[in-house]
Amino acid sequence: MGIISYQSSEVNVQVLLQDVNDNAPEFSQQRYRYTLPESAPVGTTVLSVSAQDSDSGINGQFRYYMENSYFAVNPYTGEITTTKPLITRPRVRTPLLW
Ligand SMILES: [Ca+2]
Ligand SMILES: [Ca+2]
Repeated sequence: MGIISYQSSEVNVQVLLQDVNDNAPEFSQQRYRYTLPESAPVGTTVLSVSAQDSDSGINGQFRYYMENSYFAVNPYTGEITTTKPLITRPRVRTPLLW
């Protein structure tokens, strides 16, 4: 009767999951509302919007963007500022009296 000898070895297995870009960024609020005076100078910070993306790495990166001639948003911080005077008062010509 022979002796059966077992031999064994081990290996570490590491499984990496590659993230799929399956989440769109979402704003933390559905609506932002802010009142500012019409006299606000150019460059006034109105408010900051905020969004999150649940994906990781490059799939979770996004930029802020808005199309508006009076306001601009910082693509990285979400800070919205005024880009031009909010009201242009019509020049009132003083009537001349002769
Ligand atoms: Ca994403
Ligand atoms: Ca994902």
